[in-house]
Amino acid sequence: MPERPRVWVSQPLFDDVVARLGEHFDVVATARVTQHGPEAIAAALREADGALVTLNDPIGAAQVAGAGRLRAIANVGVGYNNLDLPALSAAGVLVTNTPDVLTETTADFGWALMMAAARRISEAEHWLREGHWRQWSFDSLLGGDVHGTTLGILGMGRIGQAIARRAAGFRMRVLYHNRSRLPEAVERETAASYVGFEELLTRADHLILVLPYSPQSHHLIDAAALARMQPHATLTNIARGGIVDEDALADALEHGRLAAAGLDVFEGEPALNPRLLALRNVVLTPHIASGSLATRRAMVALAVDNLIAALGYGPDAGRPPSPLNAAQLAER
Ligand code: 8YV
Repeated sequence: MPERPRVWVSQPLFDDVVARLGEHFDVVATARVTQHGPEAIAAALREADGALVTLNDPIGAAQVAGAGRLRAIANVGVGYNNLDLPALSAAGVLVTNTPDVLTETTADFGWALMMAAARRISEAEHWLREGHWRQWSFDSLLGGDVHGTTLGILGMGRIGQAIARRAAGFRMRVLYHNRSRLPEAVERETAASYVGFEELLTRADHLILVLPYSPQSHHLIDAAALARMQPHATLTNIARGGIVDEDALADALEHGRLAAAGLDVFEGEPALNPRLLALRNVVLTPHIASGSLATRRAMVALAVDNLIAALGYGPDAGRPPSPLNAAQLAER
């Protein structure tokens, strides 16, 4: 019998969902959540035809240099800044991600975080748990309104658009900025108006970041950008931590130049900037925006479908549902 392809599963995911890989492949699975070092990733990929990986697994030219049989990498996540796509394309590795299945859940969470920051929900809960309720007065824990204000969305892809649609129920004005302006029909359907980056910063009462992380977006929200925002405004980040200069954000929050922030992502996660940890007007969550049970299972299922198809098996053999570099590979 010919040898079955071998796939590496870099982190424990949902066993029953990942089990489908076993119908076609020999599976080498990681038993516990692991921060694999660069050499360990290279060693695992050297022995693999395909891999199911997550944001925790950075893979570039060095990791695939000796991976002679590697043909496909399925990333469990829509963002893929952990992967050096040009290097993987050059090595002939087909890369896939998990768009769409997480859009609505992630948009829900963006709203939750923005509202928690604006209405001081985490701070209020701490206050209550610490036994301060008897000191309550009419002006305790007052937040800013969300309804009727101006929502600014930086990055108007699928998740940005889903966030915009939810704003109608709050009677908000929606402004967005994006690499390119959306077609008029999408602007109409999402009731969102395109503005320049600076205008977005100055006009938003609540600014939410939903753009991909790249060298261009690194520290895009820096001291100068924050200085343009209104002091009563909030900033919510469900994209990638590296988009925000965290020290500049801490400065703004400490000095009342920004009312509050909601952060689900951090530049050095899981390490946290101690200045942010010390602030009360920041809501901090551990990168869980896509984390509903149904959505996380759907992400893994889509990544499994991608890997099976990318390695030439199953009903979609050779045509994975969400490839990232199929065109680049076809050109080689
Ligand atoms: C995941 C994410 O939590 O999809 C993304 O880009 O950041 C999140 O949905 C993460 O990718 C898990 O690896």
